[in-house]
Amino acid sequence: MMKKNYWLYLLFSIVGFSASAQNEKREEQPNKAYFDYFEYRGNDNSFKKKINLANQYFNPVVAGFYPDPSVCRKGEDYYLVNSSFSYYPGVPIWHSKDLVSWKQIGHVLDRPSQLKLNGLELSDGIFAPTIRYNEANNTFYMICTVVNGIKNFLVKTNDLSKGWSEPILLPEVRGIDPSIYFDDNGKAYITNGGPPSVSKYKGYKAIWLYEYDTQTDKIVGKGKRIAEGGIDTTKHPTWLEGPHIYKLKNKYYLMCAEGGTEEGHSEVVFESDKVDGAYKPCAINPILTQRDLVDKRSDKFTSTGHADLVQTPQGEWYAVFLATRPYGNDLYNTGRETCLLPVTWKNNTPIILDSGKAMPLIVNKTGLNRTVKRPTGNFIWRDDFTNTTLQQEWNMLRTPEDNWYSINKGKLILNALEKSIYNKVNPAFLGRRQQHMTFSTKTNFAFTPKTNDDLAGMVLIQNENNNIIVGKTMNNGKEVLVIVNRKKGVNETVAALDIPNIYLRENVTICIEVKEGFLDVYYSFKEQPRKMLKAQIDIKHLSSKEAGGFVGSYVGVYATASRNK
Ligand code: 6LW
Repeated sequence: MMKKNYWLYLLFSIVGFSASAQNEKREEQPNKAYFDYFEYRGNDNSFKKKINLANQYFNPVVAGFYPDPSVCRKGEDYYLVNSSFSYYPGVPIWHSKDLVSWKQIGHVLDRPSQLKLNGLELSDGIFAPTIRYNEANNTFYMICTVVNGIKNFLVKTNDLSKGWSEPILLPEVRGIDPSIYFDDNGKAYITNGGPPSVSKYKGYKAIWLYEYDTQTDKIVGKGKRIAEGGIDTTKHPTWLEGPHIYKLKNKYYLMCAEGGTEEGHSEVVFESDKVDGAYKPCAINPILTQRDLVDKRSDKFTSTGHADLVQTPQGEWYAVFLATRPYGNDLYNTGRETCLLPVTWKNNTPIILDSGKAMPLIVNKTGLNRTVKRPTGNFIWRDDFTNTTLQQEWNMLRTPEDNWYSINKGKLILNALEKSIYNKVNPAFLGRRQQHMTFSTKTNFAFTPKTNDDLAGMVLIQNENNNIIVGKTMNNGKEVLVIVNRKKGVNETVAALDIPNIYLRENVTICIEVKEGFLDVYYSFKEQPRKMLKAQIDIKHLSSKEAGGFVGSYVGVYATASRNK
């Protein structure tokens, strides 16, 4: 009897114990995914080269998809912004004391009321911001375009720590890439890329100038075309865009990009005695391009252009601009990145890089003040979700509509919404930029799918039609790990693994390793050693060239109740 009771007691305690363990798990609701951590490791060969941190730096200075850089200075402080297209929050803003070490201080557009992106393609939205500081009224301005949205607008602030104003719309300004220039006589001008006088050929564009009243925040009078076509119109130049105006020794300089943002990209410059023209090409042009160089070169950069200039308090000039680091035939999944070079004036022309010179990976600059390790070089970035707010590297697709994520007790919790990354919506996805050609990411999560439409896991995304999901879902009543590769809008399940019964309800660890155009995927349950799920998946369709558009790839976490639509 004693014996029987003992066994019964033991049985009940085991059942009771596992029931309470299950109950603990039951806190985890089936329509939510619980992520313990997310780790990103960048490991590019080029960044393994030894540099002297006190007086050398790597290009790009901000790695990964941070295109169309614009820079300004207030006293000893520099500020930099980038395009963000349909990622939210919009327009990352950075601070530096030396133009090399950039620390992100937030986003300019960080309230839903400032940035409406839903319904837009990922490569619509925020194009080419310009940031300027106007000493006359102690105000910062950020001006840009929401393509297929509110179009051209600006926001302003006189205290960066307090955030930026609501958008001030500029309906008179047609086209893209607005910039604002504050003259020393108190007048302000907006210049941008817009329609030409006649449409001569594809990519034939003009640069416009508008006077802007900083008291009323309104355009004054009518706009005027101040440049058209490009530097040498006999050569049919294309995509004259990204204009900025500077003044030196009573001369106005109009600097623009020419040739389109891909391999043909360049930067050119015009000069004029008056702000509204006539502008004529400076003595030397282009002032930056890689398009004429031999194809084979080490640590190759292409597509250099879309520059902005800044003068140091000591009077030296520097340029920030975008460039890409291709593998293979001009393929890059990392997007267009922010680079920095010193500017030399020759024949009254600001030269960013002498003609025929290859863009340098390593550049000398004295007096560097390395306060931040990222956002370039090889680094490890990890979020253990110990803060209740998201780290600023995390972005979402478009403007948040519901409260679908939370951070609680060291876990990031995503609600599996009936929204997928395949549509122009705001799905339960949080991602960070792929900043290296060679990198790995790892996450560990709990998720209990109920139907074939439920999924949670990791995503590598270039856009709505080109992405890869590694996740836990359901197939014919069984929990499975799948890899779904979406290429040009067509899904292919490239791996499916039935989860062994003993690991149902256990956390799963997913690790992806990317080297240029190929991806390896690993998984493990509990503390078991990792196993390969699929090797050498071709991911060249996550490059800008294959996918089209202006963004770079992101990697992140995702939950959905609508994975097939
Ligand atoms: C941007 C244009 C460009 O508006 O690409 O490289 C466009 N330059 O100036 C999108 O980033």
